[in-house]
Amino acid sequence: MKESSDIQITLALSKGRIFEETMPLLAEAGIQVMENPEKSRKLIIPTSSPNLRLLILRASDVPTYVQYGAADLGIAGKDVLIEHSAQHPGSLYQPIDLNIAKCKLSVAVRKDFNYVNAVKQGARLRVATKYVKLTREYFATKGVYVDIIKLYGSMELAPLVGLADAIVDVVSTGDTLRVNGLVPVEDIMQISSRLVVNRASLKNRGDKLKPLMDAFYKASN
Ligand code: PRT
Ligand code: MG
Repeated sequence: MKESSDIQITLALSKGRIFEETMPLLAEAGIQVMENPEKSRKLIIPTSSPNLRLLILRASDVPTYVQYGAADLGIAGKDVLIEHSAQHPGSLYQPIDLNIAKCKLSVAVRKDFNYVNAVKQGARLRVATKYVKLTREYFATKGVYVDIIKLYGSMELAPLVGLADAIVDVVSTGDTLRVNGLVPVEDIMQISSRLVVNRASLKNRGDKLKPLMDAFYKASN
């Protein structure tokens, strides 16, 4: 019988776009995933490699599992990693940009809100976002005073019901903004997902992790 200690590497990632875009990278390394997390309710998924298993987590929990060593490796968006590092600076090694799950972090407002004018007049803006650190830094650099309202999802709703003047959110096609009568007014940064590594794992078991890290690097560059 296989002991759990046979499992040498644990990779944490979220289902949805990151899972879907990671599968081809694993395939290039000759690794197939044995179950579809969209269908199965399993949170630990074996792969065709007896040395690698996947943990299926909420996107924003991936850095935490890797930081504490519950996973050796993880895949998370730059947005999520920057917010995590606000609480836990330097806690993760982030060696590889995988160039997947690409999007932009943008400021958006209601179509009928004159953002340029509000900024020019030095109005104090109410900004709803789940990206508190990124938002605070962005507006501080611009010299714009903001009150940040922390939300956990559906940011697009906030300007429609008077909760906020603007939102800061990730945008890919822009459809969600459009159907809610919002327009992007500034791009803050380009976002993609990175491979992150537990520092102790890398130090103590780097020889085990290296082949997979190399394969990710090759597949994504
Ligand atoms: O959904 P959940 O609350 O569990 O967490 P999450 O939204 O952080 O996870 P997930 O799986 O949706 O996103 C994981 C990562 O994918 C994010 O951290 C980003 O780095 C990246 N990514 C790329 C995106 C998008 N594109 C994206 N479009 N994350 C979220 N979205 C949202 C966007 O905010 C909008 O509400 O998807 C919606 C549709 O976008 P449009 O512009 O195509 O309409
Ligand atoms: Mg989501």
